[in-house]
Amino acid sequence: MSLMTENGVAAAEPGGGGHNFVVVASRLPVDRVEEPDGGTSWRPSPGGLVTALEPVMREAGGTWIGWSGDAGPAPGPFEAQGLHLVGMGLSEQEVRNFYEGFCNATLWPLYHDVIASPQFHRHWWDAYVAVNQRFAQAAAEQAAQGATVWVHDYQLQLVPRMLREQRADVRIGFFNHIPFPGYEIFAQLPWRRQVVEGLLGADLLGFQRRADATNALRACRRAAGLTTRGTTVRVGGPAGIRDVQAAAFPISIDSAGLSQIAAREDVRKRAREIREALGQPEIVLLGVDRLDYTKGILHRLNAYGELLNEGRLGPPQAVLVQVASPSRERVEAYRTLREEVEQTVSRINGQHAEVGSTPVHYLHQSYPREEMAALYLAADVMLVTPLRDGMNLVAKEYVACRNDESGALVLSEFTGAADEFGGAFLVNPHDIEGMKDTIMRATAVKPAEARRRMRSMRRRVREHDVARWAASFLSTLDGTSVAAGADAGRDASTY
Ligand code: GDG
Repeated sequence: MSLMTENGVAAAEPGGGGHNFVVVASRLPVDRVEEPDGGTSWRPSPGGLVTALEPVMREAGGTWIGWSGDAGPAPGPFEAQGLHLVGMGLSEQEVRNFYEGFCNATLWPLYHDVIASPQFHRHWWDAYVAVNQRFAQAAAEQAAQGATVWVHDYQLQLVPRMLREQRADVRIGFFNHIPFPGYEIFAQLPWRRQVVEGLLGADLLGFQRRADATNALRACRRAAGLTTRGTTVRVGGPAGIRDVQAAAFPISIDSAGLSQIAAREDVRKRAREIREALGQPEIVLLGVDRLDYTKGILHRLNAYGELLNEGRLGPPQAVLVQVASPSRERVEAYRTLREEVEQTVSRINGQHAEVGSTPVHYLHQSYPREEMAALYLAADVMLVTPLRDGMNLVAKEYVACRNDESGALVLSEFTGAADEFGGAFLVNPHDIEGMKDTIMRATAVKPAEARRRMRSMRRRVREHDVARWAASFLSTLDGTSVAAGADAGRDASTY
């Protein structure tokens, strides 16, 4: 029988590697920093996941297994920021074949509805199997008897089964941060059966949206010939029959923490400075994305460009700020995208800029969290227009920062966030005319309506924060509260 701590983690019997809670994610929650004296230190890489899991990690004596992001030997176990971390190593070849190859050029495009063409290479798959095996081995070594192991995302889909084969005593949860595609698309994967069987080593499979969980259940039936009943898959094996649950747990952010940052006087001052530097336009439009083809940056720029051509929007009345943070720069499709985005920005600015007045401010850089909050505060209209996105945290961050309940969110229907934000101006980013009209509606929204919309979104993001997400997943995994998982999967309208 497992004991529950406050955060819903089963307190395990001592044994094994000694950790009652093990997070397995492709990346560590810290970045390596080279010191001037030639030494290495670790700086926290800010992210919602670590914020959510840190209290659980501390309380349960947890450990986090992940890759540092650099090619080379494994840093091994170490302590940083008060957390026990196990750094995994990837060779240059594994970075190419596993990370850039199978993860980012096979699974990423496949799981995002083949927006780019997935490439299938057997040697990439071999690297995926080998790296997953190493992560599973590390988890098996770190986990105490009866521990809870939480595996994250599409890079590690084989880990649940590989781990269960070594450690039948541990409880295994898996959360997929990106969409799970419809079967017609998933079926293209030459290793579809192995992936499904890998996932089914878990006790609980979590997804962003109900549609993702439904797609995964269908893949279990079609690719592995298994029977499903409601949200349960029945799996037979040498150790007997097990039931695996698949449900939606929409991820969120540290809403209170971000709202506090946005309330700080220095951040508010910075937001005013940004607006001044932009020439005090009436309307600041903002896009913030990793430079990724799933995010619909080109569609957004094209819509804005047409609004400028038609004289409906543009400086000095309105300007667009587009932050496109560098991402996966060694992967071909990302290099091509960068060129296309930069050409489009140049074309728009070339046509419409005047001395001292620029319609698109394009920033291919990464910023500290405070600067991001200031940008969110400076923006009257936030444009979040992905072609496909598991959740989209940027939409939630914008809402969390708008403490005065002003501002408008233009949001793609194809994001997980769209399921939760009834107050957003929803768009189909493929429909350029529709997107142009919706952007115009958002820029012209009356303050009272804007407040009503923002208030409902703020309530949602405040009540459903990342801590609640983690607690809901972990308590469902512990089997004590199946209702929490079902609750997390309900439509926003039912709250
Ligand atoms: C995956 C799924 C799902 C971006 N630029 C900077 C910066 N960011 C931060 C944002 C936000 C995060 O990165 C991006 O999160 P998203 O959710 O928008 O997108 P993905 O990176 O694709 O994340 C996604 C997510 O996993 C969680 O499950 O929502 O669907 O694709 O937090 O603020 N942060 C800072 N400087 C930047 O320049 N500090």
